[in-house]
Amino acid sequence: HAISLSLHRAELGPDYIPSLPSHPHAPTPDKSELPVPRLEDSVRRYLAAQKPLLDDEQYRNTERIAKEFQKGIGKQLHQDLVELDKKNKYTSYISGPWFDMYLSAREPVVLNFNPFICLTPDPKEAYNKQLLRATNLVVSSIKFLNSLRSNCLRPDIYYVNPKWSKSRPFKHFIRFLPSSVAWYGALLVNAYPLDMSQYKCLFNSSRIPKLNKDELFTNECARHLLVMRNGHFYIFDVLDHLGNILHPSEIKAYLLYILQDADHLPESSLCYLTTEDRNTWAKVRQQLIEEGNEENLMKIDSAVFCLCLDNSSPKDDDELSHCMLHGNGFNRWFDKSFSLIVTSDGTAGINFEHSWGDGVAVLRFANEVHRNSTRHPALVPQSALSAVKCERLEFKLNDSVKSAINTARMKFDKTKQKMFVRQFRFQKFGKEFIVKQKLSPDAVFQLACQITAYRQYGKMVSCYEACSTAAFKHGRTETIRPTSVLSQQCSRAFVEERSKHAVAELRDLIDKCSRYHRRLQLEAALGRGFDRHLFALKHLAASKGEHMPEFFLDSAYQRINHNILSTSTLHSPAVHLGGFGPVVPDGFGIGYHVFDTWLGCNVTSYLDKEQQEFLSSLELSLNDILDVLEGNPLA
Ligand code: BUJ
Repeated sequence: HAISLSLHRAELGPDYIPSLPSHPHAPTPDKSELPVPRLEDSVRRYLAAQKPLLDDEQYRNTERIAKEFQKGIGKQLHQDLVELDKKNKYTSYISGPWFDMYLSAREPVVLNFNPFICLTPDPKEAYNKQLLRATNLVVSSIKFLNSLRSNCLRPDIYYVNPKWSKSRPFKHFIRFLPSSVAWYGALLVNAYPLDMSQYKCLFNSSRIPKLNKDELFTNECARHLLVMRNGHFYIFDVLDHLGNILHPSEIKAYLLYILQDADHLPESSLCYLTTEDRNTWAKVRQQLIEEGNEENLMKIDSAVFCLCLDNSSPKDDDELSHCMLHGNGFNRWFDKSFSLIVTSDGTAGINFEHSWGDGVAVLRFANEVHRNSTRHPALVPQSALSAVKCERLEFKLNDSVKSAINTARMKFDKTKQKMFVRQFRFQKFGKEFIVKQKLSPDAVFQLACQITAYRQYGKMVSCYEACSTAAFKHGRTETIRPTSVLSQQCSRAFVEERSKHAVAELRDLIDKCSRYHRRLQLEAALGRGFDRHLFALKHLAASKGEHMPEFFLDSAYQRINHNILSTSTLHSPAVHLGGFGPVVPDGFGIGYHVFDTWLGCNVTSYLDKEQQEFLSSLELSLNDILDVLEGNPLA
């Protein structure tokens, strides 16, 4: 399963590679170090992304501010950043600031940060029963953990030429290369091993709420699994002290006990606290510790992961998305690095905390666990068993904590009710058709979103597409900015000037947008966007404690970072659905994929009417694009 969290293939076309900066000192992705872009490149890219969002006067002002920044304070900050980066050879320039960004955010992690992916059902119907599927998924997850710990996990590889580099001889070759040179070995055949440093926080890890900035905690020595059922916490060891996995039937017996034992909701479920804003939660956690609950909290934080055995069966993909994205709040521990959720009807998904890692790592884990549990299930449907008792964590809750839980519950219930999730499916074309048209599938979907937003708002709005930079050591993500002068021209033509343009002209505009988008994708995957660079400079300026440069205070800078459309795509046969919340109150969270013969997205928003309008307008935009690609005038 090739991993493709917007890690767009470099095969996308040598046609636009020459248009990448060809300055002799332009940073190249030497070894696997994430390059700090040149400041003038970042400013140029920033201004290009700002242009469609501003009127002439605003643009001139922002251009002036940016140029002054480039020549003045920005130049100094950039030099300092480059120096710092040189000193910190063991990591990337973005790693620290990015952890800070996540861990300092005070908003609740649920809905604001934690995404979800939902697994496709086991193709064998009888294996989709809750208890059996949960057991098989737990066993496969622990197998993954063991491979990781014993360094047997094959490196994640981004294949530029999948035919050769996915072949057996290559896999053999790369496996026996020492890790320090594996990158070069892979480079020889145009395959890029991805950074795997994030995996160390996949298991036995939690985000711990602290005043003003949270901390990440990992305890690899812990051997127990955390299981949640009806708001109760249970633990049992899934590994023995030698690291052997418990027999699958024993795991199943414990899970059966839990299903039988947790037959009612607790008076007060601690889980709601993980839905709180982080400072509130940090304070209540301190009270919990003072009341003598530290050991229990440690058991939660250090557990290999959290298994949520839900007591509901979502009836459609809307309900499923709600269930996996936020659930009802009492059967989740949102601070856990990830939770494996299995509903009553055996549907499984993963909700993950985002600070420690990105979609690429979680997707790899999901793929392997899905594959292993469906191809080599640990248990078959008929296995007989009886329940085996395990420890239930009991907490001492004083009135103040109970009242904090109650407040958290009311807040969470209110917020989750305001969140609308809708899926959209467009069946008239998909990747095959788009590729035949010599266009980029991702670019076409993004262009459709641009046209749609233009129709809805009467102007271009800020848009974000996540792109992995895991090809670099401690790489995280870069932003692709699908809003450009070209997408603006195209949107205008499709929305306001429908009768003005010949089909050939419209087709030409689509072509140009597609080429430009592909270039932005490649630049971003190579660490040559502008967002992370500017973010790191801002972070540096803030850490110096001096006054913030005008550049970052410019309202246009604030606006481009108020992403009305926040988008992300990933694909794998193991994934049925995925999604995340909007990043601004008036925006949309759009998880999408262009499949072979159709395309679709899962959209979240706090604005019901606007969301419906967006989706019906998206249909119009895609129909328009199809008309043009088929050579028909716009209807
Ligand atoms: O950009 C970043 O640094 C990380 C981003 C942040 N944000 C979500 C805000 C964009 N994180 C990710 O991109 C991870 C997202 C993981 C979930 C992606 C879901 C994709 C769904 C694909 C399937 C949709 C099919 C729908 C069919 C109806």
